[in-house]
Amino acid sequence: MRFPYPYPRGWTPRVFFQGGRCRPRGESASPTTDDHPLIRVSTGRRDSAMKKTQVFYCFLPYRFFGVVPALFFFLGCNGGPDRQAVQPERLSLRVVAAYPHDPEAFTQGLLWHAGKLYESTGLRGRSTLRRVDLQTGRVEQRVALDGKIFGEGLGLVGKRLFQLTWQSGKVLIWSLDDFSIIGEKPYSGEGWGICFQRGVLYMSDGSDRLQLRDPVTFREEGRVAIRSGGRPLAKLNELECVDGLVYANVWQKDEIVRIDPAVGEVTGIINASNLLTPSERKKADVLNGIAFVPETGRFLITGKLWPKLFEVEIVARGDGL
Ligand SMILES: [Ca+2]
Repeated sequence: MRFPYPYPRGWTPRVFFQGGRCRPRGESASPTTDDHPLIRVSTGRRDSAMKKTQVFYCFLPYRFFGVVPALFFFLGCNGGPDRQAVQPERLSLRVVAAYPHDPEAFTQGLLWHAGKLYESTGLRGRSTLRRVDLQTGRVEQRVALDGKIFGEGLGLVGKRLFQLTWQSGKVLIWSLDDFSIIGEKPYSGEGWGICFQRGVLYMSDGSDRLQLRDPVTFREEGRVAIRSGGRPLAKLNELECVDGLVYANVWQKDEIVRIDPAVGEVTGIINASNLLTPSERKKADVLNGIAFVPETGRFLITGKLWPKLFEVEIVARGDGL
C-alpha cells in the first residue's frame, strides 16, 4: 500500500510509523537492514513533533475522502488483519568447547576483538575492565575501577572501549591498546548492556527499549521498542551486535533473543539453559555475556560468577541443548 500523500521531509515510511503502531502494508516485518534509519526516531522535542505530524497525517484521509475511506485506512494502519505479530524462530545452542572463566568475575559485558576477550565486571569494589585469554581464562590485563563504581556493559568503537557505569551516571571510555582512560561521558537513566555496529551504539536499560546513541557524543539519538510475538520484551541485558542484528540475553532467564532493531522485533529465541551442571549453578549467578567471534561465526557465552565460558553455535531447536 502506498499512502496518497508525501511523507514528511526526511522520513521514510518505516521511520515515520515505527514510533507508533502503524506499518505500511507490504512492508515486511522481518529483518534485514543495511542501514539504520531509526536513528531519526528521537526523543524529546523531536519526538513530540513527530507525534503531532503523525496525528496530522493520520487524519488526512478523513479530511479529503470522508469517514468510510478513513475507517479503512485506520484498519489497515492500526492493527488490521495484516498487522500480524512476528513469531520468533525457536533456536538452541550446540556447545563446541568449554573454557575456564574466573568464577569471581561478575560478568556485565563481554566482547571479542582480534583473538582476545574483553570483559567488564561489576559489584562495588570488584568492578574491573579486563583482557582475557580464551583458552586458559587467564586475565592478561586488568584495571580495577574506583571502589564506588559498579561496572556494567562493554562496547567497542574502533580503538575505544565504552564501559557503562549507570549508577555513577557516566560511560567510561578506555583505550583498547593499553587500557588508559580516554574520557567519560555523562548520561541519565539506567544502562545495562551496549554494543556497536554501523555507526550506532545500542544500549539496553532494563526496559523493553533499546537506546540508539551517537558514538562520539554519546547522546541518545533514538529509541526502538522491542516486541516478541507481539508483546513488549523487557529486561534486555548484555548485548552483541552482529550483521545488523542485536543479540541480547534477558535478565534472569536462560534465554538469548535475536532482535532486528530496524523493526523492533525479536526474530529468534535461543534456549541457553543447561550450560552449567546443577552443582555449578549453585554458586553461579545469571547468564550474562555474549561475544561473537567473526573468525569462526560462533558465539562465546558466560554469566555472572560462572566458572566456565562456552563456545557455541546456534542451531535449530532439538539439535542442541
Ligand atoms: Ca557483548
